[in-house]
Amino acid sequence: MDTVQKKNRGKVQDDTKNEQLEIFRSDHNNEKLTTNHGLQISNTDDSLKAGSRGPTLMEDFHFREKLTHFDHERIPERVVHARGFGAHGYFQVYEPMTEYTKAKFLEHPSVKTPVFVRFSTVVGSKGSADTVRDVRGFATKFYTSEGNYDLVANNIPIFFIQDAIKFPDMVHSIKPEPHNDIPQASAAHDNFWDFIVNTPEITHMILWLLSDRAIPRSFRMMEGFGVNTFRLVNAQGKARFVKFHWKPLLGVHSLVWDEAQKLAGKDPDFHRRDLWDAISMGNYPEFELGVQILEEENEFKFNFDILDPTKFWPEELVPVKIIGKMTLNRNVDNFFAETEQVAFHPGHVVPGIDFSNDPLLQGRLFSYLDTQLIRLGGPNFHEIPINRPVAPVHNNQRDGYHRMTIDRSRVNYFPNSLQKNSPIPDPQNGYIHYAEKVEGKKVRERNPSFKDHYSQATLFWNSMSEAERQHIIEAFHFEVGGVTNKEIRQRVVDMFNNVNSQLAIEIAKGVGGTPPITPGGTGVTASSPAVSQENTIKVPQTRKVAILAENGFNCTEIVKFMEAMEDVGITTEIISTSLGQITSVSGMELEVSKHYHSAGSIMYDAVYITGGRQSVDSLITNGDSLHFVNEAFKHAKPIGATNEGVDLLKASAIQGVKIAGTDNQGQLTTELGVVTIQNSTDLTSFNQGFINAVAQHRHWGRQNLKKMVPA
Ligand code: HDE
Repeated sequence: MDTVQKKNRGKVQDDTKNEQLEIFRSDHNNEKLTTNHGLQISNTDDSLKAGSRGPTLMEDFHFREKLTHFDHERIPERVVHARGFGAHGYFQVYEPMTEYTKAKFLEHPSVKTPVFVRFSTVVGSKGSADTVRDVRGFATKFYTSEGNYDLVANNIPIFFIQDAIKFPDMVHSIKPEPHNDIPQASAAHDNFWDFIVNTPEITHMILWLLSDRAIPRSFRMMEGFGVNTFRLVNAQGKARFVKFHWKPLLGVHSLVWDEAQKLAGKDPDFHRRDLWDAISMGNYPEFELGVQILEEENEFKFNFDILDPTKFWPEELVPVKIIGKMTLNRNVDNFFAETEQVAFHPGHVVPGIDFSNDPLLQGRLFSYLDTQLIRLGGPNFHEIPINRPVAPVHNNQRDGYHRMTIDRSRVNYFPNSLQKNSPIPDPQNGYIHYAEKVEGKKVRERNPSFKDHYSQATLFWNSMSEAERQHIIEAFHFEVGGVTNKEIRQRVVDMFNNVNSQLAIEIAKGVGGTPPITPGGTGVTASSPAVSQENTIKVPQTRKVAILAENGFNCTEIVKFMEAMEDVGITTEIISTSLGQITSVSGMELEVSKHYHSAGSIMYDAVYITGGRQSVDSLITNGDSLHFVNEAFKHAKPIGATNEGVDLLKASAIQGVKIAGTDNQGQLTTELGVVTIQNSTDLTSFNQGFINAVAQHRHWGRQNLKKMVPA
């Protein structure tokens, strides 16, 4: 097939999914109201009664249909990953991957494969908050020409347990406690920590769960990991082990815990809104697909078992090869029809992608299909538009609840002669499982190579920056602080002494425990810089800045600032005391985006205070604006102020950083993400300095300041 043909094929594929969905879309625009059977309705506000004050009549078919449908509108939420948010997009490889896999969608850059992605939290129910401390799901459905391929990933590269048979226990322990259904969407309770201290294999994952990874800034700023070890198989039948990675082009960034908790109240939809808005504005999230490829002969080369899902393959040992890019460019039309009804399954593979004997993966291959049967009400969920492959479906499976296809053939069995054996298996192009040689005794056992639960936990701890370590310790204090049983709290201290003595001592300080008497640790001194978020991509694009201004602001400053931000893809919103317009010294009017009742610093990446005497004098006397900058400072966010705007910072509780003043008039002053300038009309250097500070995401050096502001 030449390139032009391939290009066309890619395009056809992309359009096919959209066209397929088009068939099922209904706008209900400019239409008459009907029953589900097409009968036009004359009145839908009054039920049919015997007399206008009399009882409702059984024969009111419209009333009955409307109420019955409503009564049956809910389906069971997912047993885990109930709260999620999805988007459409496409994927293309950068170069042919034929050396490693025969998967057609990885064959050539001209193949553009439509995708649907659903991001999720794990523990909370469907109505819980987005910013809770939790693992995030990152599931992608590729609608390939060879059938759907699902990469059902998380934003943490390892898992809690090694064997799927422990999954129900693990999930029961972290979910709300069964007697009182408390707490919701939180790991800070006795049952979970009781399970933890009795499950040494969970140690490594708990460090990740208590790290910044579990409170992402945005779905757009998370990595994705296939977690389990899979295989890539090429056309010659050669197989290699593989781990899948998604790498966001905006880098990996997180909230701080205080901010995450406040957002759960002020904007529980923070992550879904962020994704929806970004796509609506054309800021399409992009993720590169990476693979860690391991030759089969290197299977036993490491000091961990490559089939153990509580271990990651350090990128420094097995580099991540970036092979393509996914772009999310379309929001859903209907949340229920698409995001809720989409059904992922790690067993949805295509030729060229195969499994390993990872015992967690093996169990997953059972669970996902099983769960869809109850959640989506029967065996025909593959016919729901969002789940339909673009590849044709032909088999002898028939009937069942909600069957949509009208199978016209009288033949529903194989082999047959009435239809010349159609549909017929294809031994050449059909899926062939990798012919791995396996032998062994039937045993309920864990291989000894799965028994080291602490070395990689130490490696992870060693890899964290000072700020990241501090966040983990504080997370222990919060989470274990929520445990009422003293013995469990002490056992947490002792458990993490196996990883690192200093960590255990720090945990003990915050949970009323006794520091370990015997020094712990594993002796591992190595680190993996790739897992620290300190080393991630840092760019200003798509960040959101709050501008604090009131009547009497300086219009040149604000306009120049907004232009400079827009030029690099930063969005700005004006926050003021009330909605409507504010007027500058020179009479220019600006529309206020939000007032202090609807906005908080926690909803922004950075804050800017523009000059103008009257504006700043009002800000200084307003508790809300002072709180806004104090809180942003506490959360280590960039703060900028120009000319009179600097006075608001001086009036705030910010301490310990240098701010423009009498001794440095006209000069740009930047310290720990606080960017200020006074007595200057040339704001180019200020704007650039502020953009640089925004790109840094947070300025953790402030954590070392002795006096942190209250907020
Ligand atoms: Fe899942 N998981 N899981 N999981 N998982 C589900 O399937 C399960 C695991 C992941 O947005 C369920 O349709 C078992 C690892 C995501 O719809 C269920 C085990 C990883 C999603 C299920 C695991 C994941 C799920 C619940 C191991 C990262 C949401 C609803 C023992 C690689 C997909 C559903 C979506 C969902 C079972 C472990 C990721 C019950 C048995 C490891 C992203 O089938």
